[in-house]
Amino acid sequence: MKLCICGLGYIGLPTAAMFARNGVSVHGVEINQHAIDTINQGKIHIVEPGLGEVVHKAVSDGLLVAANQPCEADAFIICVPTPFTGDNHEPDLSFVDAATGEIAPFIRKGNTVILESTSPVGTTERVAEILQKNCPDLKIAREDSEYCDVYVAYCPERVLPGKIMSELVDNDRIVGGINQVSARKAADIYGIFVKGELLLTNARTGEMSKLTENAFRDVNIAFANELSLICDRLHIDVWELISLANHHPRVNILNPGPGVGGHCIAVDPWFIVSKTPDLARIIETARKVNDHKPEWVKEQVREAVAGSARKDSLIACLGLAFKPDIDDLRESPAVRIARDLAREFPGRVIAAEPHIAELPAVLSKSGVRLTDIAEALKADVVLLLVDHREFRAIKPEFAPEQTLIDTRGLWKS
Ligand code: SAJ
Repeated sequence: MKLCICGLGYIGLPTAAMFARNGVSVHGVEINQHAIDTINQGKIHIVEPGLGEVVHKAVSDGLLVAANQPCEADAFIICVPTPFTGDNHEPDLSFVDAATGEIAPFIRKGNTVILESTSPVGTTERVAEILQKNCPDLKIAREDSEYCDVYVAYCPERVLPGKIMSELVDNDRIVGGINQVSARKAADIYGIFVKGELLLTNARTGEMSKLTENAFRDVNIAFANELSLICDRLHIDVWELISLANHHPRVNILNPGPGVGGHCIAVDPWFIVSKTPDLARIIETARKVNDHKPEWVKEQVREAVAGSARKDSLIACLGLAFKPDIDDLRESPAVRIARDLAREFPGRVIAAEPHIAELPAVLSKSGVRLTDIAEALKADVVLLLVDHREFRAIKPEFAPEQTLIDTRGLWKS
């Protein structure tokens, strides 16, 4: 069995490593030369617990090779990014289109092509159409027929960053075929390493299920974030409120925070909204509520600074990652908040982030200074943005002239 995986990022590389660990020969395709060189040395260019060892072994066993071009294989998996563009949050499918065009010359009768990238409904059909155009002599899978030379399916990942290596194996997995035979072929491939249940459906339902899972979480976080604003105005402790309400056997409210970060939850719901803008009203509102939360946090800081006895009061941001106990700063509301505050209050913003050794350029250029927890806790305004275990482990005492803004309800005020 030989696999060609396009895109060796946060999902493609762990997937490639997992197949290789199970004896499959994997040819990974990347546009980033640094990633190619790093992987071919048996190392990794991303941070994910447990991934490095598996990649190292796969490369030294000769089962994983990275390159900048695809090759012939039994199956092709597309794991490229699907960002959104512009003010209307339209999905940008250019990476999917490009990857499909690149594999087309290598497609042969009997191959299976799987799209894993989070995609708007209809994208797998689009992949099949591009393949059909590029491979006129082959019968590419179609919805209305079970007879085809090339099988095409959608199979989203649902792994949690930080737990990818175990969740890839143990999570149940949705496999949506363009036709039923395609779903079965794709399920056979994932069956090589997935221990969770493989749930077969059609491609459109598979695409929508991935978007639905993340939109569900986004809507629920938005509910918590909205409650935090309401409670602030009504002088109610939102954390106490949520913990009380969650004693109800059928209520389970999530946690408010400084906003929603990461590549998935803040992006995927827009793929539903852009397809059906007149219908996806709660989903769109939830996105806006969550995107507004960092603005509200900054307003709280402005008020604290205005109320501070010191003219040049120092603001400390505790935590920069997009969620607790990881070092991933991508699409982090904490980073955006620190950056904006540094621009507004030049030279007065410091940040403590135990998971990084140096600040990302966006923050150092804005004049943020990286510090340790002890110094951060002495600032005039202490802004807790991420509930890392290093912060959870302490219960600091603040002087009366200090202001604590605790967006995670860790120490409260
Ligand atoms: N957050 C809150 N309050 C909460 C929970 C989360 O503010 O109660 C925030 C986090 O701080 C973070 C953001 O939401 O900024 C997203 O974090 P997350 O842990 O909810 O999810 P991700 O983005 O790490 O991973 C999600 C997962 N999807 C779901 O839980 C439905 C994961 O299973 C998906 O595979 C992943 O998106 C993806 O790749 O789509």
